[in-house]
Amino acid sequence: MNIIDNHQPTAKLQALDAAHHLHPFTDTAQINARGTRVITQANGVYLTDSDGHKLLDGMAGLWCVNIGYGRTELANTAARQMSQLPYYNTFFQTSHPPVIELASLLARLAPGDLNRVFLAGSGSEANDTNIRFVRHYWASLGKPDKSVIIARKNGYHGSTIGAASLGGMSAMHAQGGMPIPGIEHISQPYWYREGGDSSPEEFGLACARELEETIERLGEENVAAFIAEPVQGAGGVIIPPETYWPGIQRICDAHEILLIVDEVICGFGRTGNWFGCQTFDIRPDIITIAKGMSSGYQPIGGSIIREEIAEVFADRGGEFNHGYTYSGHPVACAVACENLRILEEEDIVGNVANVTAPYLREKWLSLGDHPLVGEARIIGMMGALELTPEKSSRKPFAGEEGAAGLICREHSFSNGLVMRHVGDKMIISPPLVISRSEIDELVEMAHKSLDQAYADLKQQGLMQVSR
Ligand code: PXG
Repeated sequence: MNIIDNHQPTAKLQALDAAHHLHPFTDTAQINARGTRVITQANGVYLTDSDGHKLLDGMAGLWCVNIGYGRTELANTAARQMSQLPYYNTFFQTSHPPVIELASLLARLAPGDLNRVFLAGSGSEANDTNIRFVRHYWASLGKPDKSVIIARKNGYHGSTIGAASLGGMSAMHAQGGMPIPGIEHISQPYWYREGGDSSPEEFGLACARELEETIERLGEENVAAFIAEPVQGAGGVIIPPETYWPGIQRICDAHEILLIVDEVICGFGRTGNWFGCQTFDIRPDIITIAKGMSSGYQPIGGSIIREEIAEVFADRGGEFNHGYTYSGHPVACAVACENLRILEEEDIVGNVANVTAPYLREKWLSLGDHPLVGEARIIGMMGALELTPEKSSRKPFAGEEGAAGLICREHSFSNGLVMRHVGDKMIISPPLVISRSEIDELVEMAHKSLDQAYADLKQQGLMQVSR
């Protein structure tokens, strides 16, 4: 019998998983004690586990299955490409049709003159490429000291040492000697938790100004780039105040530094436009892409670079001593092309912008009336709920951070909805193809989970405000 056909009983699969498989971002002892949930198939917005339970996937996998599960066109494309040319590299003066087609398609879809593509196997690898690229770019212009990259606290850019150093996740930095030298972290525009008495607009401007102050403190001659997500995803769907991105753009325009916009989550429709930088009117020099580029059907990532910068790099940089075995993998590229074709032909992004995101928005924001919710926020197809012990203030719970979020998440899974928690924030990021009736179902299950979590928290005496 073949395990991947799931002919084994759940308990057997769980025992083998516990014995041999180390999970990412997981407390191994804890997960092995509890047993994993084994997902065996998926279709549309629904997952099925090995016991036959159906779950609405409110997270699109890990923010990536933008076109939903079960698109046989992608499976057929992969099979065809595997038969024709399963692998070849793009290193030694060689190329192949899928990578050529994907690069030109991305250049057409990406805004402005973001026209040159460097491919990788994931978002983390792409951000490592970005570190190497921007540093070598300035060095080749005779400015090797321009090497510091400014990033943000609680930003997420991946899990390789380079990408995790760009990220501002303190729990990640605490393991394995990060960040690497030459990365500076500034405040995140997280008004709900960190805005104090200032208005969101004032706070957004103050956070942007911190970029300018940091450039001045370090000396512009030492700064290579600033990197940020349009909306922080893994940090908890942190939608910046309206003043933030115009402030950042002005500062980047006024200084000779490169702007890297990490579109790994926001790209390919998530915010209601093809790219988050269009939603916020940002003009990046480089964007990082992954996830929705293939809707997660194949692992692939990359960087799209402005024409002018890529030209200088080509003229002055000589050989770029960097690349991955799977840069431009033919099967991943072919599947990404097919995914992008479907996104375009079915106008999935337009449907999000005009139909389903406004519908979800109205319903999601209504959860803000729940006694356990301090703020409901949403943009496009990514939303968050701030759980609160006291609706009138923005103060956190007195108990351990994340305890309330975990209780709510457990109820949500039991109710048949994959809704994540990041600390005491509940977050969703469903497939872009979610329908109105599926949105009704999602919001109903979220509401029920909030009711159940609220009852538990009251009963356990956890509705206490941190003073
Ligand atoms: N940039 C951003 C903005 C991301 O969200 C990466 C880069 C790295 O991509 P790869 O493909 O290397 O994983 C990401 C990934 C979570 C979670 O718990 C989020 C991500 C990955 C894993 C977990 O929200 N984002």
